[in-house]
Amino acid sequence: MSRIRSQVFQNKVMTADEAAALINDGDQIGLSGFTGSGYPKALPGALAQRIEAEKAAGRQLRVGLFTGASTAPECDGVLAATDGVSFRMPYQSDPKMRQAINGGVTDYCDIHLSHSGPVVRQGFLGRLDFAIIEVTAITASGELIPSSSVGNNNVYLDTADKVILEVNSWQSEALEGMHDLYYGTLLPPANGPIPLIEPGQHIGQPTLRVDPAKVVAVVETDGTDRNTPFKELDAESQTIAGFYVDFLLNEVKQGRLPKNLLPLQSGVGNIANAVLSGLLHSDLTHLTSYTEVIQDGMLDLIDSGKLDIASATAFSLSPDAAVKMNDNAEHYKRHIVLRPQEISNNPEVIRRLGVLSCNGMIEADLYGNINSTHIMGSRMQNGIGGSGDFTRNAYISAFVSPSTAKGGAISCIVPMVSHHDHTEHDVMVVVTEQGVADLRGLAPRKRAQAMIKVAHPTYRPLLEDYVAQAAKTANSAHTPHDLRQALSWHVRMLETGSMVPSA
Ligand code: 0RQ
Repeated sequence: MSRIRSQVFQNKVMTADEAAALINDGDQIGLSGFTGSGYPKALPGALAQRIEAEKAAGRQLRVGLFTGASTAPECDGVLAATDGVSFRMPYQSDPKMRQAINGGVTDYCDIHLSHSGPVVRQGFLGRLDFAIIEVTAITASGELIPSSSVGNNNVYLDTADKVILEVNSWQSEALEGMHDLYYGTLLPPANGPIPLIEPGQHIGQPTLRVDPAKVVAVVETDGTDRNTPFKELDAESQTIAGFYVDFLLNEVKQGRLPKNLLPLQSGVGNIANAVLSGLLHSDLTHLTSYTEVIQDGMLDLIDSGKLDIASATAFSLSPDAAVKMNDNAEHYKRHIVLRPQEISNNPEVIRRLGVLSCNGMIEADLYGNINSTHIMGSRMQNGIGGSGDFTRNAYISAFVSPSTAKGGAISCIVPMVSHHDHTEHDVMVVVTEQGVADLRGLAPRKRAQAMIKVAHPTYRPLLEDYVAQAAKTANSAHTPHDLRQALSWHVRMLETGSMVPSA
């Protein structure tokens, strides 16, 4: 049976090239897509070709791109390569897009994922000309069955002037019923509480809605999601994951967490996936998750019977796990709910559920301030994503990272972070392969002692020396800093290629 079950929508079927021809210079476009899943597969490439053709004809075609989060080389990558992206928000992780952002070609607005939908609804970013949204199918009554991510699709469909739908037959039709689209009012003053008190609850409807009059094109595709494989779990990631799981087990022992913990949030990357693997090998059962992305490790936890329910806004799976998910979607549907990121990342809900957050970082400082986004204070890596939504509102907020980067040339524990994303007021626990810094309830000088213990042994004496020198400056007070030296490690790295001083 056709995936486009409504005649109204059948009548709008056209090629990606024809649909891309509808886009004009200066348009702002809301794209589906979150961590490499559910992004449009055909339109970005067709638009990139058009941008190049316009350029060759001496005309400009540049667009602003809003998404849920990161997409893929055939979406962010192909468009960034044309230099035709004037604006991008709220999160990306594509090398070409990163280059365009750092080179000043693309203006990047790096904001909390929970803010990204509301700022569009509020009109703070101007008019949204197009929504280009991948769906699994269109029902006979014209409702949209979402695909492997929800992200901001509801917001873009609601607010855009025109809509282009990509109906992707690669996505499993059994995804129908896995989504929960909440259509209650979220903007003040008309909003009320979000009625979600358990991670697995459905509080809305299974489909996205769209005004058919706004739909200007429907394009049929069958492309796979990006589905990047995870690296093999290395010893360091497993050590870090082990420390974090032991920390959680001790919280249970101390009576500060229930036996099945509280809903888990797991950030992007290999260490986060290693933490899930660590949980798999623990005795914990009846776990729940309230997070952004479902990674391989979550499917394993569901398969083992240890994870009862996972709420997220998207999948972020390896190719093998994506096949497993598509083949067994009926089974996973009993354990997984995909929601709009306005809900998955909503501070109100995260705080109410008592989420345990666990995210990666670039660097942390002696007092527990965290830089998640900028290399050497200036170069954008990915973006803050959902890390702030979860960290600020978690029951226990944790950051996990190796203590060094670039083969030891960089310490990830530094005197002062070169860019602030999460302040000391929000960060409770920092875990490296050296151990756990539990910063809860500690004053700055005690925090520094705890942080030095999780730094690499090469850098510990240097940090101790920094604290001792800082305490001697005339300015020394509640939070000792020597402002002349605070960023000297970064300067040394830039000048010599290492934070280790030459002998
Ligand atoms: O550089 O790419 O040149 O090799 O930074 O580092 O070790 O691959 O780290 O993949 O775990 O990502 C914070 C970026 C960590 C991620 C961050 C260099 C390092 C490497 C990447 P290369 P790794 P990970 C919910 C949660 C924000 C969003 C978030 C992130 C590159 O976790 O994007 O949390 N977080 N979302 O060599 C200089 C340092 C460095 C350093 C690492 N101290 N100084 N370079 N690197 N540490 C999900 C979503 O929001 C969607």
